[in-house]
Order: sequence, then C-alpha cells, then structure tokens
Amino acid sequence: MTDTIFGKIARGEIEADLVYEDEDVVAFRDLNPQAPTHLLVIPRKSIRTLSEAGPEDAELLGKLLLVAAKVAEQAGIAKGGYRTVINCNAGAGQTVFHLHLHVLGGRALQWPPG
Ligand code: DGP
Repeated sequence: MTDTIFGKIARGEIEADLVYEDEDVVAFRDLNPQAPTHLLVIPRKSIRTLSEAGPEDAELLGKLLLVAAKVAEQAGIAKGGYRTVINCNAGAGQTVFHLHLHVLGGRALQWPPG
C-alpha cells in the first residue's frame, strides 16, 4: 500500500474542503480547479489507480459514481451538466496515485477533452 496526499486527506491528517464523507468515500474541492465547480471523490481504501481495482472493489466503484452524482446535485451543477473523469496512469494525466474521480461543472465543457 502506498501513501499519498489523498490518503492523508481520507484519514483526516491533512485539511481539505470536504463536501461529503461516509465510511467508504470522501469528496472535497480540488486545490487547482479546472472549472467553477471541481470536486474530487475518493475511496478511503488505498487503490493506486483504476486499473489496479479488482472484482472485490465493484461495490466501492459503484459507490464512487453514486457519490459523484450526489455531490454534483448538491453543488448545483447537475441540471447544467457536469463531467466525471478518472485519469488512469501518468500518460492520461494522473498525478496523485490514489484513485479519484473528478467532478467538473459550472461552465460549458468541450469534447473531446485534451
Ligand atoms: P490527477 O491529475 O487526475 O491525478 O488529479 C489530481 C488532482 O488533485 C489535481 O486536479 C490537483 C488536485 N490536488 C493535488 N493535491 C491536492 C491537495 O493537497 N488537496 C486538494 N484538495 N487537491 C489536490
């Protein structure tokens, strides 16, 4: 198991602007927002990246998506539209190796992403 800044946030060892937490999942505002609303949803469990999740994580992965939808609704971006993104490995832009799901909204989003 590797430790990262997000592991420390999940354990409450480092402050973050939390918008949601339960026994399995924590959501907080991104420090370097790429949209007016930019939230990160992470499992408390340390999983380095999506490709390292296993069948035993199926329920947890589903929960991450449901929490993403919940925090998007609470943030008021659901109606206008939002995007969820998981950058998997460095080539896709992953910089923090603790699985996280980005929730972006509050502006028009371009497709395809860069
Ligand atoms: P990624 O590139 O997919 O690994 O996204 C990592 C994101 O994490 C990036 O948008 C910036 C954000 N981030 C990095 N360090 C911190 C931190 O200490 N606190 C918060 N809230 N966000 C962070």
